[in-house]
Amino acid sequence: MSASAFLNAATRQQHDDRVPVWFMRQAGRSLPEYREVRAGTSMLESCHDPALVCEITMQPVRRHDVDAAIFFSDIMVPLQPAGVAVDIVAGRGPVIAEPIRDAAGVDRLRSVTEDDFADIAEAAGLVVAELAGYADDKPLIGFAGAPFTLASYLIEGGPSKDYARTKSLMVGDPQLWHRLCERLAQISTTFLSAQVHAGARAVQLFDSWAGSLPLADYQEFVQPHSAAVLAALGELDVPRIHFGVGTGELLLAMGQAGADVVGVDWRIPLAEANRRLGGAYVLQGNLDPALLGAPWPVLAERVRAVIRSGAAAPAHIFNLGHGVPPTADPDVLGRIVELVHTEGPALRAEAREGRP
Ligand code: 1CP
Repeated sequence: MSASAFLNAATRQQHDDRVPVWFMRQAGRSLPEYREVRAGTSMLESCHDPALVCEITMQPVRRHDVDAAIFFSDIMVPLQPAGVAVDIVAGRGPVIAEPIRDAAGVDRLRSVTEDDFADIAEAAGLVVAELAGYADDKPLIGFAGAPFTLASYLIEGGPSKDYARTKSLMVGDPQLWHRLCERLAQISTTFLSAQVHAGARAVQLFDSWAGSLPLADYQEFVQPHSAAVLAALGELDVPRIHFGVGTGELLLAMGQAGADVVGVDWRIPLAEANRRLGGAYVLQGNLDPALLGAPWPVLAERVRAVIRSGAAAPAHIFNLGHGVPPTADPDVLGRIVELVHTEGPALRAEAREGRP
């Protein structure tokens, strides 16, 4: 057993039913101190400045007493050394100068080595050193985008609503699709390994947009590539979280891809997610981020409901069902952390006693 409530839950050893909590996108525009340090520096420039990455990663930890830090970076960062010209445009998201739509495009994508991520490793090292100063053990979570979600940006050229070009290439030229995803799996694996070798003690693979796929297509075109990434990280002996939005129909397949923890969005209760997963996975989630502006007593009840529902699973890490919206009031996040820490153990114990 570790001293970290987060790692204990992630490895199914939830201690005294303590409920760990962190928030996807906890570092970011909802924090005034983030907006201040980012002023005048582009998103991608920020990601390559180790001192700034460390500062931004630590901001929510200092403010909220969350149980883990998530490395400040972006899923597009590891595509740069692979030869992709990418920009992150404020208010829009990633934009790709030359979208990949044919074999020549796929062949332009180079493989990467951990040496390509020296600045990332340096930043992670700074974070780990600062985390060591906390009385309770707060691990650093490393992350990467999964091949499907990365492919969707590369093929569409930017954010998309329907992933039409991505899906058309996927079913229309499966050979090219698989070649692209193999390369992306290599890139994501290397990015994650670099973070783990620099001290990250858990990883999250974001397949944010996989929920746009039917199960059969997910299994045929996506799961093998995410499985390759997760298997490689398994060799490094860190818990692996696998998350996507709108993945109610895909949960079991995402678990079977090689996850230890399955991230669930807000569309289904955690107890139902646990049922769909056969009770075999730790769950992470799943407060609807759109409720953060609701009156506190109402929101607090929703937080309690998530904890009660999560008690059905072998272990539960509290989180939102997706990222913190830029409009969120940071004080509300702080109150949620406090509630999860103070009431979480009793709520879990009650919910577990009430179960046959
Ligand atoms: O200027 C800014 O502040 C830009 C906003 C921003 C931020 C703060 C972007 C652009 N990326 C990030 C950081 C980021 N990206 C983190 C930070 C760590 C933390 O969680 O605190 C993480 C984990 C990501 C990962 C990421 N980037 C994902 C997966 C997570 C998710 O939200 O589903 C995705 C899909 C991206 C692409 C991306 N980068 C930025 C935006 C706005 C987007 C989404 C665009 C879209 O809707 O398609």
